[in-house]
Amino acid sequence: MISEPKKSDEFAAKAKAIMQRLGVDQRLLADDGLKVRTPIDGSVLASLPTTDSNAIDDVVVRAHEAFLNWRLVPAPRRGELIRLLGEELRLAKDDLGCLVSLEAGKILSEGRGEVQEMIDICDFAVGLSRQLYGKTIASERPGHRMMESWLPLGVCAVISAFNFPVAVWSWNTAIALVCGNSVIWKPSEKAPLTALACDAILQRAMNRFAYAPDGLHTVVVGWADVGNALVCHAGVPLVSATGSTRMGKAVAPLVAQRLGRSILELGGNNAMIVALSADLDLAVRAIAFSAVGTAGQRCTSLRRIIVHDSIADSLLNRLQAAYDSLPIGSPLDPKTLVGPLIDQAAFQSMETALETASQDGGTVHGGGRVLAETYPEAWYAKPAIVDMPCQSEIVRQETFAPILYLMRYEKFEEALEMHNGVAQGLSSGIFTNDVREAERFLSAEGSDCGIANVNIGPSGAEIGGAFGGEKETGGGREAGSDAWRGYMRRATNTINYSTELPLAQDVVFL
Ligand code: UN1
Repeated sequence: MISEPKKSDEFAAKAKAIMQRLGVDQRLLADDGLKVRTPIDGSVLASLPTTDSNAIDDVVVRAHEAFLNWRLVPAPRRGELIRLLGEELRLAKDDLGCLVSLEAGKILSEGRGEVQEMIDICDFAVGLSRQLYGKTIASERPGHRMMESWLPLGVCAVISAFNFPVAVWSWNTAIALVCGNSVIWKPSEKAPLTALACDAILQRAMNRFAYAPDGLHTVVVGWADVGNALVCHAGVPLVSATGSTRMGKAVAPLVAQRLGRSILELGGNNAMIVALSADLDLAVRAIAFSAVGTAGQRCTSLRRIIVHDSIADSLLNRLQAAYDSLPIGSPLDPKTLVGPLIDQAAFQSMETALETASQDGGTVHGGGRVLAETYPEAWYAKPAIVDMPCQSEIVRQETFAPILYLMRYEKFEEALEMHNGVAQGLSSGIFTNDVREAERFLSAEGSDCGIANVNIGPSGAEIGGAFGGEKETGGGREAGSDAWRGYMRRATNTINYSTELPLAQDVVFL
């Protein structure tokens, strides 16, 4: 269970070597502006210069100039750049995945999984580059034709969080670039190294491609003021922001004030109903992965289970046994399944939530700090399950940590009500072998989330579907399906090929 302590400069050296191999300009790493720490042991990986928020104007002007050229490159040819990006990512998979583990603390298979998600969205976007379809519409006027065109939008700002430092960027960027836009990326200040690495990888693809203008993609490293300057900039028609609901509530009115467009992918409070007929062997595995994977730090992490009363005790016992077997430790150790929390503040919010839940009558199993002696500057926690008498206020909040609240139900309607009785609406699932329950869960009276699954946990969505959710999750959709439309402007065109000028609605004039 206990991993070996590492020498504090070992991770910095490892990160530096990876970034060198990935082609990150070492001059970008020589400064003492922003200190980047690894959550593995709290040591400093690198110090970086930050972008001054006053410089954002120039960055936007450059990105806009790039857009003016890029929008004229035919979409299938733009897709060729993304095909090359996918090739570069395949070559970089091990290194970039490991850098994700170093910077965000994800276990190696999840770090690599994130890069796989990037490769997948590149493949999707290449196909999409030949499928930015519009409709042809029957005109009411003789000798007329109507159609809908989808056209490039402009400069897109991508604001991303620490927990998916690279995949979320790729969902946005692969699609935005294929759609003919330029991109400015403000990564989390907790994960700028992986952002510089992605930029270097994209640059390599651009160097192999004749039509990519300078300024097509820019990374701006810094704190909230930098993000704010982008959010408020009139030259940025689209802001795609992923992070907390608190962040989204700050961003949305600023973008709306200038009548810009935003795609918001915010907090989740994802639940699973475990019904009487559920296959408990599958449910236990799905719950363990969804609640504890990424140390509970996915926006799709499972936070609540609503269990039929008659199986709740046995499920709880089985979950406790599964939780006790989960190896906690350095994410670089291939045996580890639970890595560290991102920082001390994350650990403290877990502690506070557990205290509140226990005051609300919950029985806490697990929780508390582990490996403090091995890693005094890092924050490893034992995942917790809390048996709750009801869905109290703390259960209705998203705590970004491995806490799973268990509530019981007798009638299916009660379960649905509890399921939807939170402010967030990202992801959800039901475990049942009863087709009526499964279909009701997916129906209008069922889950109110953007993602609703049957016999699958709420996390680990594939890129082919549109990703995002309702209510305080922000309503945005990223990645697959027709989410690309959010990155383009729609024009309705009417073409008169007759020798007359009939007016619509039979209006007579001149
Ligand atoms: C996030 O946590 O912001 O569905 C994204 C999942 C991942 C994406 C999570 N594919 O868990």
